Amino acid sequence: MAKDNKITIYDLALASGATISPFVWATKYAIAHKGFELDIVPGGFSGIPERTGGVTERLPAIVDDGKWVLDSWLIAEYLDETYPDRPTLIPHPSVKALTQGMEAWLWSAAISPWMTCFIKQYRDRSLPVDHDYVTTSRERMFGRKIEDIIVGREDRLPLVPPTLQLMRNVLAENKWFGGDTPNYADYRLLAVFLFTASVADTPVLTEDDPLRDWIDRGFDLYGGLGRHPGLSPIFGLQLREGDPEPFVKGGAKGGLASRNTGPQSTAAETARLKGETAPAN
Ligand SMILES: N[C@@H](CCC(=O)N[C@@H](CS)C(=O)NCC(=O)O)C(=O)O
Repeated sequence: MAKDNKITIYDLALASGATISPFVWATKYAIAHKGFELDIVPGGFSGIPERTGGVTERLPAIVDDGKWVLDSWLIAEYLDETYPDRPTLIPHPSVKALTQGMEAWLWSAAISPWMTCFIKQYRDRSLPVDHDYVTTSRERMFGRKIEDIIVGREDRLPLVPPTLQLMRNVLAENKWFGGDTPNYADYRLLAVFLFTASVADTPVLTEDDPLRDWIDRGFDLYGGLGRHPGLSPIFGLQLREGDPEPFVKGGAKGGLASRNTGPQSTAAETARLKGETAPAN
């Protein structure tokens, strides 16, 4: 049992103290969801093996009453297995399957382009001791200099919001990805926006984006876990003439979004399909 109701988590943070790693963000939320306090071991990219006594080169890592657990997904599963009487993170295997698919999609739709826009802040905001490592490792990852990766970012930023409609459609019908209450699906997806807020020096979503309600509620959870002062505003993207519409106004329509509860519920649509005048309700 977690000693003093606390679980130790090794952070991967920027100079501001704000977590940068989406994996660490998801894990912080997972620990809070289980009702534990976070005992945070601060630190950045450099010296992870030294900090963790050689246990890992990657973060997050947790220590629960002396037991090390590595990897964000394995940590979430460990917490559910070890503490089944506390709120469940992954209530069914389908949640894991669907969330991993959704997360892979969101990383390619959002994190990939946003990385190319904010890679300079990613480096500049990291701890001074991390600057050289972040520069060389990320330039190796992209095969280009940081200054070259960000070129044209003002043209790429407005292209991202329209691609996130899938999430808006889910949230038009559900309060959380977990349904009435958040679960690990919400934390994995919120982590993408928390990562972005840690590095974005210019907003990525418009003020009126329908995703805002879920993101704000998510950042507010657990005493404002996602409201670290080192995070930047992500709403306020200014569109230029010719930029695409950032989201579908009026939400999803048709059979996907409506429930068939008998002929009365489909009468207007049927009339439209037949070219007839819609019956009065
Ligand atoms: N599968 C691992 C991935 C962990 C991972 O790659 N963490 C990154 C941070 S996002 C890291 O520790 N990077 C250290 C580095 O870049 O040197 C998990 O889910 O925990």
